[in-house]
Amino acid sequence: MGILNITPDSFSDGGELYRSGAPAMDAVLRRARRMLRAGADILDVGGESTRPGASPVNEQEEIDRVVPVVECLRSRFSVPISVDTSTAAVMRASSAVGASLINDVRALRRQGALEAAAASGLPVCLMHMRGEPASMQQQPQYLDPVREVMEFLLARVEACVDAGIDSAHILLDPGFGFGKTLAHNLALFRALPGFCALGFPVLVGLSRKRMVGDILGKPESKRLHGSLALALIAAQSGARIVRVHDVAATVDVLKMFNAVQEIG
Ligand code: 8Y4
Repeated sequence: MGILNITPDSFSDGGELYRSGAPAMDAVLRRARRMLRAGADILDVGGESTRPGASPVNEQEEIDRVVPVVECLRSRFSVPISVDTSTAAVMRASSAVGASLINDVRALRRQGALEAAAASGLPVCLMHMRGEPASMQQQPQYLDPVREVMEFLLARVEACVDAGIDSAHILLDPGFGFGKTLAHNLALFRALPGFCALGFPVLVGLSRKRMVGDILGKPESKRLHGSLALALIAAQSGARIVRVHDVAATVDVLKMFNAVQEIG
């Protein structure tokens, strides 16, 4: 899954896809084309920055960032488009223009999100986040992070099924970096086989995250090799989708993994 951040202040790619209040569509198309040539199977389009400390974006602004991009990519390419949003109106508008997956870091807890996702008929990725981006890294504490994240995700699965979402349309994500210390992230990472054993496809986002920076002592621009190592270990642990900035390098790593595993 290749990341397309349509934000002025994105985590890792510096607002190149959003300029003077609108998506920079030519830059978005160039980036998308490059990711597809490199072997991306899904493109994830997001308009809300969830980097630690970020404040939420207004709903109309998020619609204006995301929906035209989903529509444009949909008309040009046949790859599934994922929409990274927690906002019901964005889910509705994106599904109307052909989105294929709802990727919600808040696991459909926002007002109206469960209903909007259910009405869309689309698959959903439920991610665990403790708190909100503005404050989530202020001393997160857990008695047992693995157990708490798993219980949270299973409770959200139940809420989805109760709202009419087919359990075959649910993916899970432990939410690396979202309200977690390095120790929490590592414990969750080691537990990935257990998350996969819950029976839902697991998606992970590790690309260039602080977890890599904490271990290597390197800034975002120098975290590629660490991110590739984590992508490989995640695949070996059973994760089915890795959300990344660096598609070409990650695809090479996963092709090597698949060859050794005798997967396609
Ligand atoms: C700490 C470090 C906190 C980085 C946030 C970030 C994920 C995601 C993002 C993920 C899924 C980012 C939208 C980019 N991360 N969606 N989205 N899983 N499913 N944030 O891990 O790197 S935001």
